[in-house]
Amino acid sequence: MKKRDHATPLSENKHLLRWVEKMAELTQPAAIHWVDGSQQEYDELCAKLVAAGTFFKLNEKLWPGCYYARSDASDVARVEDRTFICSLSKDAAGPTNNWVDPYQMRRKLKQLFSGSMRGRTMYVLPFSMGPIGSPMSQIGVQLTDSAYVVVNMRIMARIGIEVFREIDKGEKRVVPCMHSVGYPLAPGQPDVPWPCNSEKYIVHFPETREIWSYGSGYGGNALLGKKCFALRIASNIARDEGWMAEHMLILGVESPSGEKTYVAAAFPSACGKTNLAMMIPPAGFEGWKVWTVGDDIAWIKPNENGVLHAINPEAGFFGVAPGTSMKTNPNAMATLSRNTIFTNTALTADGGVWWEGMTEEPPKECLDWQGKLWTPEIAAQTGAKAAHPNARFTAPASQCPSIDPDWENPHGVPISAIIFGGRRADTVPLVFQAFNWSAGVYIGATMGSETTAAASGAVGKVRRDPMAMLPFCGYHMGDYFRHWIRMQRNLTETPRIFHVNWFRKSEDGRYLWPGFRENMRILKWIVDRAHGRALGRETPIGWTPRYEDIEWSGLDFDRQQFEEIQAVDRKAWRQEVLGHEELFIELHDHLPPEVIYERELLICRL
Ligand code: O2Y
Ligand code: MN
Repeated sequence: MKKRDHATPLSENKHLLRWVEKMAELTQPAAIHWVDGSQQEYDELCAKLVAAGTFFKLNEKLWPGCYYARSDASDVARVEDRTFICSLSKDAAGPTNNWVDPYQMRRKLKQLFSGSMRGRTMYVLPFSMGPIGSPMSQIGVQLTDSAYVVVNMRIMARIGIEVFREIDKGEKRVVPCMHSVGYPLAPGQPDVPWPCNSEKYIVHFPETREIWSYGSGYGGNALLGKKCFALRIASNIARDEGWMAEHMLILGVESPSGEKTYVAAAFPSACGKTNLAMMIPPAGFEGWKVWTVGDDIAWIKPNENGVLHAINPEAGFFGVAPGTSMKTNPNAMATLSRNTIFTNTALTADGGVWWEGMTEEPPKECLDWQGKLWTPEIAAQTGAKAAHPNARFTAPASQCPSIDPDWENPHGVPISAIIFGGRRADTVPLVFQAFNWSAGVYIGATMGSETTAAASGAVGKVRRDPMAMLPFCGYHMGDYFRHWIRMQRNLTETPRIFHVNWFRKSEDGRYLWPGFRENMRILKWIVDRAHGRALGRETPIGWTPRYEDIEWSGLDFDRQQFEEIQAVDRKAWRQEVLGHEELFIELHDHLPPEVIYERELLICRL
């Protein structure tokens, strides 16, 4: 096929052309490549990454269309302490975000980006978050000096010519996203497989809706459509326009009679969000089906009839590999079996990938995520992991066997229930339902999870993470709660709000709930409650199911076990409410009165 001249602009939008020119003057790239988003271009970029040593092409027979990358050992995850919300006032960013004066930050960025792309190609990458042309979608253009970012973004978002066409219509505001790995090349200087910089800045300007990311090529730091745009900038847009940008999965539950109910759910990391989004119902649920709309982000908006509808703004899954297996998530395993990019997993001798938990038997030997020899014996001696705990797969959502037929519906899917969840060894029952919307907002605002060994700090300490948005809300968290409260006022149908905790333990430290597929039983009660046809028991914290309200066929779980996992201990809850104060003290001057009164009511009931 004929080669396209990538330097020729693919847009006629004057603002875009001028911005690209200005940014090229600043960053001094050796070439400019306008991304068309084609398969041919993707293949050429992957070949270029293979030649550069960034990518390794996996065994085509075992892993068709798949590539493997190892990042620099210092560039393996989102960098929250280097993430900034540079609103005009510090107060607008709130105490839970890092803030730097925007004028000062712009000066710093100008200095960092000056000549930062020397010797590299600057890619002009247009992307749509949400289906192209959907009234719920938003558009961005990322200028990046990373081909790795371009090929990952092709999986995670809609990119290329069609997006340029949308931009040229001039109907939608475009969010400019500047990205440099911060590793310019002097003439003749050899490149490294994973260029990055030890100095990192992930910066958001909420008022001007801009993103500037410097120094990292990894995940949420570099694929700017995801956390930076779809959550931090979009949460600002959503507040101004009356919708919600949430860190939520979206799934559809279909009953044997064909009734379909959509649910959105927010969980902090390490609580099995992707597994829930792709769940296969257990024995006893023949004829039931769970459909996947999204596993990480939901944009939720009232439609013209006042009913909340949600889209998944992404087109792929950027999932954590370790722990993913045919047992824990067969749908994810099928999704990532082809056309997938793996980053920081282990590489096996037969040109495949492996990670802890993927198979019961580890490979006899492999190369670990840093390229060193790994064997089970070495692991036993040193504790070395073959895959980095944050190793990822980037896989197209369209390949997921449970992908919902409506996952690209431009008007979204109707949301009947919202679930909050956390990892709590005690106090918090398996499931309860908020009395109403404002009580539900209180539950979301106070949700928390116990820290696991993977997180820094003390293990087992409850970390509050309101609506799982602490690292992702692009403005003051107190104002965010106000926005949640306000949202309900324009609805004709209010989704029911629930809280789940799959991780409650007995006094001797055993998990009380089998989890995984069995969570379907709880989903069913949630769906039945949302449709007003299941009973519940009133407790001080909300409605809880009775034993007979849950479908138990196929699972041996007796009444006594259920009472233990559902117990609401007033004394423990009085302690719990004291813990809620921790975050509220910080946010007090922006908290909506409803949240304060809900707390008082809860204390009175206890
Ligand atoms: O470490 C990263 O850069 C990725 S973080 C991530 C990726 C996919 C979905 N969720 C998250 C998260 O941190 O919530
Ligand atoms: Mn996430």
